[in-house]
Amino acid sequence: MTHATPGSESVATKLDIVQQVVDLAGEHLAGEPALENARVIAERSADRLRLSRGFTTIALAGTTGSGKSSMFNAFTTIDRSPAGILRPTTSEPYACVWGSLTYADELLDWLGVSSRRRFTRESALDANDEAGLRGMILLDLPDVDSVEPRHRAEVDRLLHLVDVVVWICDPQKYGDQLVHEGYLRQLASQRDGLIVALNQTDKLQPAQLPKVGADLRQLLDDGGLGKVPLVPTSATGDVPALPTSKRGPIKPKPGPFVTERSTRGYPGVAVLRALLEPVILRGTVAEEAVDRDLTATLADFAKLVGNPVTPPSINSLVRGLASAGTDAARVEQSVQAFAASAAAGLPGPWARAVETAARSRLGELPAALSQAVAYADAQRPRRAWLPGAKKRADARTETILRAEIDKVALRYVVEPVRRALTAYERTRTTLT
Ligand SMILES: Nc1nc2c(ncn2[C@@H]2O[C@H](COP(=O)(O)OP(=O)(O)O)[C@@H](O)[C@H]2O)c(=O)[nH]1
Ligand SMILES: [Mg+2]
Repeated sequence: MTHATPGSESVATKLDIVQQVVDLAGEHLAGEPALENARVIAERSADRLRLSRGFTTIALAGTTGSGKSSMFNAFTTIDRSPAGILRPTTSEPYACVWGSLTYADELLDWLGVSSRRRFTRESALDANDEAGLRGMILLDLPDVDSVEPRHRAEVDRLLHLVDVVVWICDPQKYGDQLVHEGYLRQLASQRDGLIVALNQTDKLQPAQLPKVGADLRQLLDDGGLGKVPLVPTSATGDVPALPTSKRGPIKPKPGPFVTERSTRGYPGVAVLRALLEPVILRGTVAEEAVDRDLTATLADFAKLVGNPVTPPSINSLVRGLASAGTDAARVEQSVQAFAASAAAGLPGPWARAVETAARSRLGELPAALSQAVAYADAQRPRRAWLPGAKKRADARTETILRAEIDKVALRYVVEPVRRALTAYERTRTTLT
């Protein structure tokens, strides 16, 4: 199979190639990070493509108290996800489906959202006031900085599975190193669907907002997240009155970070929603994320392929084993030399796989070689007193012994190595 340039095939073809490589190389490259990673990605991609593509999963993530649950409530407009004061932590994700729960069931099972924590906005869709969000599954995630390792593990797991992440920051902790280095940079490199919300902007004086906003924007830009949208929000809708002067309320200067103080509450949430609607409508973000994962995996495979195999000569192995006799150290030396010649020129992981294969039955070799000697001896004619008969008997025994050692070498060393080399060659043809 050939593929012209990375990224030129369909997502299904890429998945097929990744799965083939995992199947071909899996047994030989166990523990190799590129392959272990590929195995996880292949499984996840196959699952996501199989599960309803009619839904876009959007996670609200961030540190404790930033307003994830409040944002969830602002979107669902009904108090379903317990906000901070009542329940200081959200230990498990909540999900709200803008559409039929029945159709979303399998996807929610896969995400691991318990059935008690699933809600629907189907009726709101019927009334058409939220039709633009049809197909959205919004998730309220546990805190990334939770003191409970279990909660953090849950967030990390989910962040790999969802299609879009809306990262909620607050004015106190927006510069958190854990957030920028531990999460945002990685997320941005993995997906296109990332939006950052600077929440609780109502707690800032109007004059402070542009400064804090610009500061966060700078942090994002510095981390290579220049393309990631930043939206100022207030999830609770508690918009304090604008400070007044003698001439009436002071209006904040217009600028990119000035929240539109919606009279309907939830300033900025409308902006967030306006960013999400076209993504949900397009409905391709899940496939795009899968495609991106697979493309990166295929690029990662580059280090697993290189020169074609030069079949190693087995003569020197047989000679080495014949002269080593039952000396285990010399047997090992011969095997090692054979492994080195078989692995020559192969990429590191495969060279190691070939060596492992060559040594896989090393422990059985001395006994097998003794048996070969005993067998050859047993074939020696017992009465060799005629002139020249001893010489002929020796030669015959030697031939039999060679043939026996040949068999031992093939069975215990060469065949395991050939299996690894064949897997390598197949992997190479699959990828080039
Ligand atoms: N003033 C204000 N308070 C907020 C805002 N968002 C959340 N809060 C409050 O901050 C606290 C933590 O919010 P919560 O949604 O539980 O945060 P979570 O831990 O990220 O889920 C609660 O008391 C919320 O009422 C906001 O935009 N403005
Ligand atoms: Mg919460």
